[in-house]
Amino acid sequence: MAALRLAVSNVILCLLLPSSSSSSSPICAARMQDHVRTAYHFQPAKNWQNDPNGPVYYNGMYHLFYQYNPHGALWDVGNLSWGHSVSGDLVNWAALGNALDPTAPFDANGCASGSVTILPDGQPVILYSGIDAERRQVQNIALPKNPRDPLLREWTKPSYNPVVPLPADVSADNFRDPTTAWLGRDGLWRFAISAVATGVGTTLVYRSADFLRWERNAAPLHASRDAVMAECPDLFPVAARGAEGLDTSARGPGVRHVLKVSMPDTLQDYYTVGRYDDEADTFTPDEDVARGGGDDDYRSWRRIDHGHLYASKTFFDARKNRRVLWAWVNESDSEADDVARGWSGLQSFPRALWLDPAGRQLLQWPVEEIETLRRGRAALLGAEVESGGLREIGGIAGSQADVDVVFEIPSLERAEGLDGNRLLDADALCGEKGASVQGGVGPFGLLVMASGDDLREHTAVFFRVFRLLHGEYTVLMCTDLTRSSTKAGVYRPTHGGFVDVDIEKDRSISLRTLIDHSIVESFGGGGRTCMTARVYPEHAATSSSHLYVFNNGSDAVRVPKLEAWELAPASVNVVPEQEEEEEEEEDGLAASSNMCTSSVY
Ligand code: DQQ
Repeated sequence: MAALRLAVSNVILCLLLPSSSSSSSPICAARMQDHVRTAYHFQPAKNWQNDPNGPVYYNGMYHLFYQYNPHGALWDVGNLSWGHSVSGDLVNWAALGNALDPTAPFDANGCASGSVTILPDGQPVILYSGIDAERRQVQNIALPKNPRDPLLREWTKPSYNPVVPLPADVSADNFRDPTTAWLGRDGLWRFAISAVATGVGTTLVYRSADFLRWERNAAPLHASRDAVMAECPDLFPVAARGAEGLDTSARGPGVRHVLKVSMPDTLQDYYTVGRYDDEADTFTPDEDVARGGGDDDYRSWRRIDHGHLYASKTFFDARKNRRVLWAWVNESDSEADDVARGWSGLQSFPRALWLDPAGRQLLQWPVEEIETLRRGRAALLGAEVESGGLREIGGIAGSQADVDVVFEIPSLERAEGLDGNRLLDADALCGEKGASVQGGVGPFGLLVMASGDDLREHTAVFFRVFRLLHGEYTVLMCTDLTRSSTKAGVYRPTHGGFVDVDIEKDRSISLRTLIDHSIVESFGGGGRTCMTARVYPEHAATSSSHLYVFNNGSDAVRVPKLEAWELAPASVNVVPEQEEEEEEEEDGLAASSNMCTSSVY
């Protein structure tokens, strides 16, 4: 607790000090010297992180565990530990010691991904994949050393692990990522896990009466004719109506299920809504739900996010009765840059998610606690953005902002025609029809992290409306990174996804965009289509970033309401000054290399 209080008070100090004096504080200096480092996204103080593991709300605290390499900024499977942080509000985080390190024969080569389940007596249990001394993937449990410690700081790994050894028909390097367990009506626990069994990519289910002895169900939860291993499965219930989340063991009328997997071949997370049979322990995707259902190939399913986001994991937040999603967002500049900065990887800002009223797809939205960071506000009300128009939204820091805008489309008459085949490749379509390519209805949207009026660097998040050959309209959402950075060696793709809305009826579409130095997370159509991007603009090292609304369509669009808030930095895993100095000495780092001379925030 003392460390937690110290971490929080250090950040408050950093926020309260005027910029000249705060830049002399090592804590503030560490934040300011690195213009790529985020201000309100989850990052450990340093080093490599990847998948979120075992997110849970327990005893009044949120816990986030994550794949962590304590020894450096790059991926190193043999060194994978579980980092651990706690929060009272999902926004400010205090770092604790690692929950798991690869120290036992059953995880000697790495503690890979997994989950936390709270048993009926209130006991939390970690279920995780260990890579054992013989490099086999096996499933282990860990228990809190002191169940009365409210922070669950230390975990023990019972010597009877693994609780699930590698099955004979599963390949040694393809058996991992157990889900949070759920309780069936027969009183047995179940978890799902990814495997390649007899050469087929599959999601298996295990059952147990005591959480120790597990038996595999003969039928898989789901198998894809695509034989590639799916990673990080997540099976969770959603209410057929309404935005309330459900406990992972919820069942009965009014409960639907979502199955999500992460596919390493495309580095995308796919999900579909369907029917979970809680006796057979099988999942069947809904039939023919427009796009995204009725097919066993994961890659035809809907996407959690159409940009740069992977290995997502949800948990039920009993404090606010909602289901919340975390996901790993990796770097897309070079490994040398990661090493120079001393860290790599972000977690997406936590998102609440629920089923849309039509029951076809998830809606995702940043958790409301983000509003506690809102400071300055800029607004545009009832404006018209003419063809070729560009309007700056001034008065707030464009590098740390939350923007919420609605675009109204007076006429669809000039929508460009589109062949239905093009619906299959939104990324390519966004690439061809980028933000600066004049269209009919659109492109209109936001330019973020822009270098100023020269627009030498900017990231465009925008919509374009097309008319399909049979007369229906469709909305394409894009994040165009081609001009996001002038730095060499940065990945600058164009992300795209269609937004499942009836634009002919609605005549308007909303866009929410979170900007945080090197990440831009966008939510189109009320969270129907989400798009995360990593950006590395060079200008941000020395000057401020700007925010604009633009329209390169043939007709004007209306902006009935745009609100943009500057966001204060959250306290995210801030290392108390003394500890930081000690660690630096240990790491043999020259203190001077960590100092900065100017703040650009
Ligand atoms: N990363 C993990 C795996 C998972 C993959 C280990 C996904 O368990 O399959 O760091 O990013």
